[in-house]
Amino acid sequence: MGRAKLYVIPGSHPSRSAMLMLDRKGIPFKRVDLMPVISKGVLRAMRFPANTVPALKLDGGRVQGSREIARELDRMQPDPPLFPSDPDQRVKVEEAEAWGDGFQHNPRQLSWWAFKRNRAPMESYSEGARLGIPVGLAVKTGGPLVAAAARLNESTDENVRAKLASLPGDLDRIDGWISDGVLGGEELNAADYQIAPSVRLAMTFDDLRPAIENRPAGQLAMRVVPDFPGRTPPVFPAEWLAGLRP
Ligand SMILES: N[C@@H](CCC(=O)N[C@@H](CS)C(=O)NCC(=O)O)C(=O)O
Repeated sequence: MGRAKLYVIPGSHPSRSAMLMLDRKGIPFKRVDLMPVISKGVLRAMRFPANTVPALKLDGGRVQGSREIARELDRMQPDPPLFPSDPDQRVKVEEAEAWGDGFQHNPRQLSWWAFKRNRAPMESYSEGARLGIPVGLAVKTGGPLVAAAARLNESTDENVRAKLASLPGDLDRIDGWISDGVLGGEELNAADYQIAPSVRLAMTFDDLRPAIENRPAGQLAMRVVPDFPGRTPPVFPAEWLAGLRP
């Protein structure tokens, strides 16, 4: 197998999913950090079919999207598997994984909303990243980029408020999958790798961590992604957090 190259954005949770799955397979890879928004043009110029991270070059081929990457990794190197061999169990894992791909957008919208208000915490999400310029400088000059990302991701007050309101139900759903054994089994699967980084990103918000960390979903996130960079001090209006008292 040739050297794998994974294109990511620092702090991107689906990028973390891909990194964790490559690690799980024991496939060494070179991580290439891209700046948000600018990443879109870079990925297109590299002839990736779409413009999001994670994007993987593997053996001359290009695979994009965390779910596609999970399947390609299992195809190229079946062991250890990312999906259960039992067909019924596999369907359940794939359902959870697909739901998780949508759920991804919730912490993404929260993050850009928060960064638009205060860019200072962004630096903590870029720990270990190599952007070609000092991270502090990128953050200092990143106002237009952050505004563009907030716009592209529709991080409006209305959407953010709705995502905060739906979070308790989302966590209930994840807890349910854990108690049914779809998530959080002895061997982690593609749905664990899909969902846990989103929960983990939500836990980087001081506003949200207390409502998540002691639940099965929070414990799973810490197990799957023990060290995810970043921390955002309280940022959301108190009334938007009404449903999230621990
Ligand atoms: N759901 C897809 C898409 C991932 C996605 O939207 N990634 C974001 C970063 S978390 C992205 O590339 N955004 C482009 C940007 O920020 O400019 C996946 O799991 O791969």
